[in-house]
Amino acid sequence: MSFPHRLLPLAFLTLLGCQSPKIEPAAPVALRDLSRDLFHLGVAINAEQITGDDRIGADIVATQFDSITAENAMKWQHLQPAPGRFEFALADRFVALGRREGKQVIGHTLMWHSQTPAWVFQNTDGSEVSREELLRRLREHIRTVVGRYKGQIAGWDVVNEAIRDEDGTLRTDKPWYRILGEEGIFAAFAAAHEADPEAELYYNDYSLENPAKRAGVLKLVQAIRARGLHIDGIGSQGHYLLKSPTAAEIDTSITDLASTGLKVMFTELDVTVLPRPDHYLGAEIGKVFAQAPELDPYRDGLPADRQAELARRYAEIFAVFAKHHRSITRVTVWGVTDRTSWLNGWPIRGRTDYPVLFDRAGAPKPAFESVRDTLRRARDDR
Ligand code: 9MR
Repeated sequence: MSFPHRLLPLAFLTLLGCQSPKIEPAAPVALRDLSRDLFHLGVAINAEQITGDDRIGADIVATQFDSITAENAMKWQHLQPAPGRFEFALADRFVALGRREGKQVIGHTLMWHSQTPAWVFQNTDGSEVSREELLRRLREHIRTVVGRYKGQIAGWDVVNEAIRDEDGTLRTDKPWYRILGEEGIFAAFAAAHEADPEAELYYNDYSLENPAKRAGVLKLVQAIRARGLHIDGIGSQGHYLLKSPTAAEIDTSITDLASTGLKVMFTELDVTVLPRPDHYLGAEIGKVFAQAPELDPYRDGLPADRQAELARRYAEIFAVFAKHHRSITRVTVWGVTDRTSWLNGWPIRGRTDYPVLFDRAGAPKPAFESVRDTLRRARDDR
């Protein structure tokens, strides 16, 4: 019997009857390897993960995911905070990181009612900007941003959340759509395609499991195509609760979205475990509720039964995604660890939520394990 040289002391100790030292655990399996034949597996990353200041987060991104979306760095407010003043430093680092790590890089987002500075809709005297001027600003922003990253961004969320939750109509209460109507959306898609004809272009929204909202989105997508404009896919955000929407509702919505022949992607997946006042199911960032201790029950940790419930929920969701892998091109989790998730601050500030796959210290959660096992089963069943 021969031992490699470095194992000799171990063998010797074992022969002497001493307890054998711990065997090093195998490197944890990477979700992106398991999902490779199904869909891209992405994650939204914040400024500290882009720069590497959050080393733990950045390492998780590097090893587990093959697609990245900037959680905030490419929004209008950050890219063009003042008229004509473009600030690309962080977005440049985001794109460079994606290229360095060989990841699919997603651009988020060109036209949205939130995180667009007030100046965009105003003249210098504070009065409302004209339709022509607003179109000019929109086109200039898109030409500049998409043009800068031409060939480096796989796909853009061109328009985000233009449709109302309640009835699927256009959000004409927001300046973009009050001033420009659907024409603004058409202009955005046209400008993005012109600036980078190779980039995929998406319409992105939440609550697409709600049939009324989904119908509105499908109607809008139809109108975009009827104009002869280029659109590749529909992003379904996937900001979910533990029990809502049901797996059956998610399943139906995928079938419906895929029937357009467009790519379907889950662009912002997370699952809140916290109570939701009002039973509000959407992700409208402007909706904020008052704090109350009973609405923040897990400040000191998530009880094991809840943890298990979250893991089962993730397994159920990924089983539906895997079933539809021919239509789904990407699933992106909205946040790297529970510590950095936006859900700690919305729709009530200062809570402690547990919505993603890695815990506050960066360790994989039972939800990670259930996603891993579901992906592995789906891969092996193929
Ligand atoms: O996660 C983002 C959070 O850090 C920002 O404060 C917020 C600002 O509006 O936007 C969050 O991301 C949103 C995404 O861009 C679009 N869909 C809803 C997401 C959650 O609000």
